[in-house]
Amino acid sequence: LAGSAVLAGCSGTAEEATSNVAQGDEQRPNIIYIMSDDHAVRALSAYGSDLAELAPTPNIDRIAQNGALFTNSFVTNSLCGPSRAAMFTGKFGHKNGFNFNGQEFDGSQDIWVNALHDAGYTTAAIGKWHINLTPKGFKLDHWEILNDQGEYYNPDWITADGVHTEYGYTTDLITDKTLSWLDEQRDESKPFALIMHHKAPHRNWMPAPRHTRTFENVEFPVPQTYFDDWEGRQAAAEQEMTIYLHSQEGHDLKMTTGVGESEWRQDIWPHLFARLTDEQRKEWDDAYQARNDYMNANEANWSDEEMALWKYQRYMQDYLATIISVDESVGEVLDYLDANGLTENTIVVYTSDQGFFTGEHGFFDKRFMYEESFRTPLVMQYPAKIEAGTVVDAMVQNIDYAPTFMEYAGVELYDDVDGQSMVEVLAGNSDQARDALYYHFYEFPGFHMVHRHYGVRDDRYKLMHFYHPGDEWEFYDLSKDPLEVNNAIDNPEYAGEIARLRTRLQELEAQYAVPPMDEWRDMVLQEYKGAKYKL
Ligand code: SGN
Ligand code: CA
Repeated sequence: LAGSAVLAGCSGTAEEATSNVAQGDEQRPNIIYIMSDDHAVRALSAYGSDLAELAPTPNIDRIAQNGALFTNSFVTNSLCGPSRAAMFTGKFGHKNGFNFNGQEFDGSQDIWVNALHDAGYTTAAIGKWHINLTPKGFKLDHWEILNDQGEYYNPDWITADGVHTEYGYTTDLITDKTLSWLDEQRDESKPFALIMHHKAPHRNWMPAPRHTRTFENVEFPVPQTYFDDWEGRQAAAEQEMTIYLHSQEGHDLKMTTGVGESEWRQDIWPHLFARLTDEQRKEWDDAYQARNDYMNANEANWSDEEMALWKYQRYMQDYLATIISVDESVGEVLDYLDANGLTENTIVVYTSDQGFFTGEHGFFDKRFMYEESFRTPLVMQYPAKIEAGTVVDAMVQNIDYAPTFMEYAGVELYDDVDGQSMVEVLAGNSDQARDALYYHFYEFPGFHMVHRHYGVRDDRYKLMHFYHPGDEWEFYDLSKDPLEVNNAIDNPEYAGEIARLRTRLQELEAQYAVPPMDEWRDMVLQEYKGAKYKL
C-alpha cells in the first residue's frame, strides 16, 4: 500500500520529468553520487600529495579535470553512519538523529533522494549502506546493498528479495551492478539519481587479486609525525588506532606466523578471510609469501622502530591497492556516460564518507577533528553547468550535498537544512561561503577509543573540546602548525584568537540548534546504550 501511494504520488510529476528531458537545455541533470569509504585526501592524486605519483588515481582525477576540485571539503562527524546520514539529509546528527555507527536511521525524515523521486526521478542505490540493514523509508526504484560493513570478497547482498552471496571482488561487483542498472534496468524516460557506495578502501584493506602485488616493491613516504609523542594532546595519546600498536598483525597487516607458513598471526575476525574460496586463498598466500617470509626471517634483528616502519609500508601497500579498484570503477562509469552521450547532463560526484589517517600521528582510522580525518576528498563534474578545471577553495561540508543536488534538480529545498548549496561557489562566487565549520564526534566508548569532542575551524584556526572522557581543549594555528602537533591552548599569544573562536563556536551552536552540552551528554549516553552494536 505504501509503495503504491508513493508511485501514485509521483505519476503526475513523472510526465513533467519526461517532457523536461525532451527539452534540451531545460533538461534536469542526472546524478551519480559515488562515495567510497575511508579514502584519505592524501590518496587521491588530483590533490597532488606526496603519494600522487606513486599511487595515482587517474580516473577520479578525470572528474576534477572535467569539473571541479574542492580543496576544502569537510565532514560533520568523521564516521561512516553519521556521515551518510548527514549527506542524505543535509543536517547535523543532532537533528537527523544519527550520531554513531549502529544506530537506526529514521528514514521517514526529509531525504534528498526521496525529494527527487517525488519530483519524477528514478532512483537506485548500490553498495555499502550501513545506516540500517535495509533502506527503510528510502524511495528507491532499485537497491542492492552490502550487509552492514560489507565484505571484500564473495560478499552478502541484501535486496528486496532477501540475502544472497555472490562470488567475486566487491568493488568490481558494485561496478558491474551499477553499469547493469544504468544500461539495462533503469527507466530511460526519467532523469536518474544513482547512489554508488563502495566498501573500499575500508579496513581490513583487502586488494583485488590483480592488485595484491602492485605496490610490493614501492616504498611510500613516511609522514613526519609517524612517531608523534602526542605531547599536550591527551585524547591523541589515549586512542587505540596507532598502526604499530593497535593494528592486528593478521587481520590488518596479513602477517604470517613464520617462514614458509601461510597461517595469519592475530585475526580476531576470522570470518572475513574465511569467505575466500580455497583458490582465492591460495592466490593470496602466493602473493604475500615472499614478503612475509622475508619479514619472518628478519624480524628478530629489527628494532621496534624498524618493525613500526615495516608495518607502515604493509598498511600503505594494501590500503592504496584497494583504491586502484575504486579508481578503475570510476573510470568504467565515466566511460559508460561518454559512450552513451550522458556525460554533458550528468552530475558525477566522487567523495568519501570521511578522510582517513595514513600514518599521520602514527594513526590509521579517522574520528578526530584533525585535518586528515576531518577533510574528505570531493570532486564533481557537470559539464553543462560546471566549467572544466574549476577549483573551489571555499569550505564546504557533507551537509551541503543535499541542497546542491536539489538546487541543480530544480526541486524545492525542505525545511531546517543545515547545509548550504554549493552551486554559487561552483560558479566562482564565494560571497556567501561559510567562514567557519562546526564538528562533533560522539562515539565513545567505541572502536579506537577516540574521546568525544566538538569544535570549530575557520580558514586559519581550530579550537576543539574533548569532553568525554576528560575535559581538554586544543587550539591550533594551521598556518604555522599544519601538522597539529603544538596544542597552543595555553599560549598567551593566541588568547585573543581563542576567545574569538569560543564565541564563534557558541554562535554556530545557536545557529544549528545544538542541544546544551549537559543535556547532550546525558542524551548520548542514554541513546548509546540502545545502539544495535554493544561496544
Ligand atoms: C570497523 C573497523 C574499525 C572502524 C569501524 C568504523 N574494524 O569496526 O576500524 O573504525 O569499522 O568504520 S574492522 O577491522 O572490523 O573493519 S566506518 O567507516 O564504518 O565508520
Ligand atoms: Ca568510513
